[in-house]
Amino acid sequence: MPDPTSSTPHDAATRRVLPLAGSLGPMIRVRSVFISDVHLGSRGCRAEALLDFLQRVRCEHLFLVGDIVDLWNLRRGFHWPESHTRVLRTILDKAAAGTRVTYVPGNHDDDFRELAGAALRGVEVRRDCIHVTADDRRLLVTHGDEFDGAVQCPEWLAAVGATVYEVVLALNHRCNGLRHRLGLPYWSLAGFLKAQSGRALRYIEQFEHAAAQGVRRAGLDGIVCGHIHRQALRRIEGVVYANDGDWVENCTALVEDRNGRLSIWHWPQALAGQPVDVARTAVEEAA
Ligand SMILES: [Mn+2]
Repeated sequence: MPDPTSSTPHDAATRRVLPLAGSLGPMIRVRSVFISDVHLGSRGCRAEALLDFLQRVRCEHLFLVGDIVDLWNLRRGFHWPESHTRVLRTILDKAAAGTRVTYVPGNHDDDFRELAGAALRGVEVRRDCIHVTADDRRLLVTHGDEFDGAVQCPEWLAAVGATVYEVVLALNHRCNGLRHRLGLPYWSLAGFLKAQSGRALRYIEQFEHAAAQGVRRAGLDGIVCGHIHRQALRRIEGVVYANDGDWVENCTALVEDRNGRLSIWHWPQALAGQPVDVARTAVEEAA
């Protein structure tokens, strides 16, 4: 069977874009996919974009790195559109079709941590796990909220999960509805606010270093996490720090190709027919 990945840039370091123009491109085959912070059950969740991603990318191993379902939000008021059910169904279909699916719950779905060690309809639930890349690097996969204690969180960011953040996301949603009608690309208000706030930037930096230090001390080659809704792929403290981002503001996934090369895919760009961002990807090159 011909392998569609042979036409992706991962085989040729010189090529930097994925041929994704149009919505009916070939299925993209990769080794592993890591997604987190989907927040199903909240208004901010961008389920349609995630569905498009999941339907077009085939992987051997899918990691759900926490905050997949937002139980905190569901307790405050029920919000569950049909697209959120379709996300879960698509994931279960992948598991049934042979994709290994590992679910590492986060703080918004921490009730599922009690199920660590169990397998539900082919989905393995783990508190955390070690992923060995195709090039034999050992990466800790964990949601990341355990590093919160090591960082000084600005008050307004500490309200994440409470109301402030939801208001920001609701505003962002409206703002983007308007931008969409005007033919403008998606723009993240929350991302903009975070980027504008020096204190928030320091929080993110401290979080990243705490996470990297944690895995370096454990003798591992790197970490894959989520939680702070800020995708990243770089070397910190001598280890790989990979944050797969989120599907509320950024619509990003961490992807491992068959050679073990990691990259961050930013899906709205693919939806818009623009090249997927694989420019900030080569951890090996940046090391
Ligand atoms: Mn979280």
